[in-house]
Amino acid sequence: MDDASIESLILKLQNIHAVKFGTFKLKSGLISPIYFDLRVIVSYPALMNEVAHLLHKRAEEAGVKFDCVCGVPYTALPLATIICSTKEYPMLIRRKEAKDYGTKRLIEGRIHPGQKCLIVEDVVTSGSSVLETAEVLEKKGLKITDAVVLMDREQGGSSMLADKGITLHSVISVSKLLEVSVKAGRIDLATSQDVQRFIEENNTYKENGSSFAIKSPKMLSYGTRAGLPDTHPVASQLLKIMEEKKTNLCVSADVTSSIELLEIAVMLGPVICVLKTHVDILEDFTSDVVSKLKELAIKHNFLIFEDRKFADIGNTVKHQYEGGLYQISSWAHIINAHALPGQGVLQGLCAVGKALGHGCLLIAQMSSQGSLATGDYTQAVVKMAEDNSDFVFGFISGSKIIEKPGFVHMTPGVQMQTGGDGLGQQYSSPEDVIYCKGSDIIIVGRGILASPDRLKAAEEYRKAGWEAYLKRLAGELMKLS
Ligand code: S5P
Repeated sequence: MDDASIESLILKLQNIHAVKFGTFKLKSGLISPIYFDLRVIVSYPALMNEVAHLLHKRAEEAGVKFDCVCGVPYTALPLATIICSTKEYPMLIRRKEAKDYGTKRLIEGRIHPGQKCLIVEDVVTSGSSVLETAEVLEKKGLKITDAVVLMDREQGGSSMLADKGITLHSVISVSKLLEVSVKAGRIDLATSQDVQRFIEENNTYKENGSSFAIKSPKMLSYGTRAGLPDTHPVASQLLKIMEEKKTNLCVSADVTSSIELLEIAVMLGPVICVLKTHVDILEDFTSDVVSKLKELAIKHNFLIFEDRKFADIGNTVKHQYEGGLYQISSWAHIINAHALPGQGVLQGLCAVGKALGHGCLLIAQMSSQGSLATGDYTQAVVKMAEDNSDFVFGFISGSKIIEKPGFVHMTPGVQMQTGGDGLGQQYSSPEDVIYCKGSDIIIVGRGILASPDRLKAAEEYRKAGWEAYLKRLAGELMKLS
């Protein structure tokens, strides 16, 4: 099914108010930011035909074989009718009011036991209406293996039905609906995130006590974490970039020449989510370099992280961050700090950076041999981050050290070949850091910079980091299901 027809259908459904965004009280009492009223489509015959056509096409494309069709009462009844009329399939009608009129049949139409019946539905939330209809049909000897639905709210219905042996094929998913609506300017990103959150928080299948825990914080994608209410704006922006560019690679541009720094940003910009600098090792720093770096960050959609490792009293770090030769706060989206001095270091940094929309990482562990940042110290850093989450959005650490999905973990000391550099640095592989240790971002310096083909090397690290992330997501899904 081509994207253009789905996009056009989504916009038409909004035009007739079959999909509405706002604040709605559902029958269950829940307040929902999205509402579907697909019953209205009966008043739009051309749209009815289009929807029926797409439902049939969806089943056809999925290779579903069936002998007859049954719509879930009531909205899907006319849709099933159109499919059966135009494609000449026998139809079955399920009566909803049979209980009230005890003597009436539950199914109207000629039943041939053993035949396969395709179920048609307008919206699936929990999947219970489809299941109810399937059970009634199955009692009469029909086989139900597939259902087509116009709108899958992605709240657990397809998983529940899959467990009962029914494959759900949807024409539109809520994710697609949001994507198209944002792209068309019908809703803003915040509304889209609200809806996403609502959908995730109201997964009916999990609430019914199933072990299929789609809401576990462990398995949330970068994109989903970007939209959580507790996620700091800088983390949100970063996670979104990662999801969009499919990269969890931060390159550590530890070079001493400004031209080389800019060359790295130009060449590797497209494959990284963060460019990390040590601006004080540049031999020829000028404010022009950071202006150019800022432009490149916009052009290639990455964030700039000045690895300054602030570690002094609040008043001193405030000046170090804002002033001096480098004026770090004017160009770095991200900085980091040691927790060693106590809260004051963050108070000083926050006084400058918060209003500018910047964020800070706390150094909770270090990659260097014999580091003292372990055990209770690391735990104290986690606590300090939680207490200052208006400015701290994550950690420099060797592994994931807190489950809260709003925090981002960035890990240095990464190379394909493990070992050290003879000066205390210790290396782990991207797979080890992301898949085994549960970190989010690999920080790679010499693994890329020392390569004769930096772009090729960066692409290899990006791929390794991303595949390790996908493997972890898939692994956690398997563990939980
Ligand atoms: O614990 C740490 C923290 C940091 S930020 N270990 C580190 O290596 N880093 C930084 O990561 C370090 O300052 C350097 O810029 C980069 C690692 O570079 P590489 O060449 O060893 O990959």
